[in-house]
Amino acid sequence: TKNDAALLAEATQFIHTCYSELGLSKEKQSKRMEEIQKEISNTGTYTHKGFELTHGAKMAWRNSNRCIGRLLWHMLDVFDEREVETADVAFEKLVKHIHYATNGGKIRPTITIFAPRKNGNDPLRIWNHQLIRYAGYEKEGKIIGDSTSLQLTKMCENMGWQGDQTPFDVLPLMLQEHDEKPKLYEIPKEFVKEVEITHPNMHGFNNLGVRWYAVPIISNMRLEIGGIDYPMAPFNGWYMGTEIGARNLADQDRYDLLPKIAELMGLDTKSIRSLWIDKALVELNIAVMHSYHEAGVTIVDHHTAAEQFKRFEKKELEIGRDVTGDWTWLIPPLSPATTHIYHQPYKNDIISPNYFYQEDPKR
Ligand code: HEM
Ligand code: NRG
Repeated sequence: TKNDAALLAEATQFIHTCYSELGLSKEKQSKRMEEIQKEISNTGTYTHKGFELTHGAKMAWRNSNRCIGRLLWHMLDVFDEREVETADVAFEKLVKHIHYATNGGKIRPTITIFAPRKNGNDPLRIWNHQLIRYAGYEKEGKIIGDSTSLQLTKMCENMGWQGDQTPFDVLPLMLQEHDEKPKLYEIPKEFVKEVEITHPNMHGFNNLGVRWYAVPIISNMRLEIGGIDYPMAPFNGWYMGTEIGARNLADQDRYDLLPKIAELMGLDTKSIRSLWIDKALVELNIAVMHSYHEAGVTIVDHHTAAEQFKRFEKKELEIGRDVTGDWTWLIPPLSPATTHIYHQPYKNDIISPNYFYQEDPKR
């Protein structure tokens, strides 16, 4: 656990930035710091006010160097669920998050924040990488479903869960109170919006039976605000098409669809230099954009996202804030050099508040 002085320093920095951005007076700021100082010396920690939590979560998004979607950082809906103590109630709140964020397809960027770490102890943790994610099974050396889920799927099975063994079985949520044994919760089907991936004109594509879920809700990252850690704070925006079409469905160690699509297209897959891979990749990405659009599910293409990111950079510089970024993640995996991002460097400084990777829960 970190010492009081370090925590106070981080709190001071956060309160200063937060209150300045919100146009709150110097008096309010110093009054609040006195309060925080007392609380830290009495309890070893301090409690964010609702508006500090809300603005902190938005700042953390704004500071997420790998995110191309940051233009909309102030449009984040924040659910404060710090009072929740049990996995059962947390599950209800997570279903509520999924329902609210999905919004019938008109996706709302949303975060639900559960109780902070206290004396090094996490009151609640979730094992899932995203709230909605497909299971992955290894059978006779072949993988069915999502290879990124092999380990979690095994754990679920060891706890008595049985998937349908299709490539698109939604995993249950694995929730844990303190360091007790985790519990499994099946998300009711009616809350999980999915999109059948179809192609506007490629013959045979629609028989591949490909689908993907509507909303990416990252659930295993730690939100850090002013020295306070929130180890369970799932957040979502919407997909950029390439995440699905150029990675999830295309990577050889994921759904590996390019050879099948090339075959439907009648391409010469014997000759790498025929660029059949690239041709198939573009058609798959066209199919993803087409399908989400037809289904009325929010999605952004990488060209529009890059334009929006350019506006973000401009706005931030105008306000006098440095823009940090992780170039290796910001460039889209399809046609990267057609975006402005490719052609300039970014400073990958990590500033707080932010979202961080963390170890799996202890048990
Ligand atoms: C990463 C887009 C909303 C935080 C990313 C990535 C993309 C993206 C394309 C790279 C993902 C990858 O390559 O795997 C978007 C879009 C959004 C959005 C289109 C629409 C509104 C948000 C929100 C938050 C957020 C609401 C947090 C409140 C992050 C973080 C990462 C990330 C922390 C890095 C994840 C990691 O390191 O694994 N985003 N994002 N994004 N985004 Fe966003
Ligand atoms: N590439 C991952 C999701 C990572 C985050 N992407 C977002 N985040 N769009 C995938 O499932 O493909 N977001 O908060 O919207």
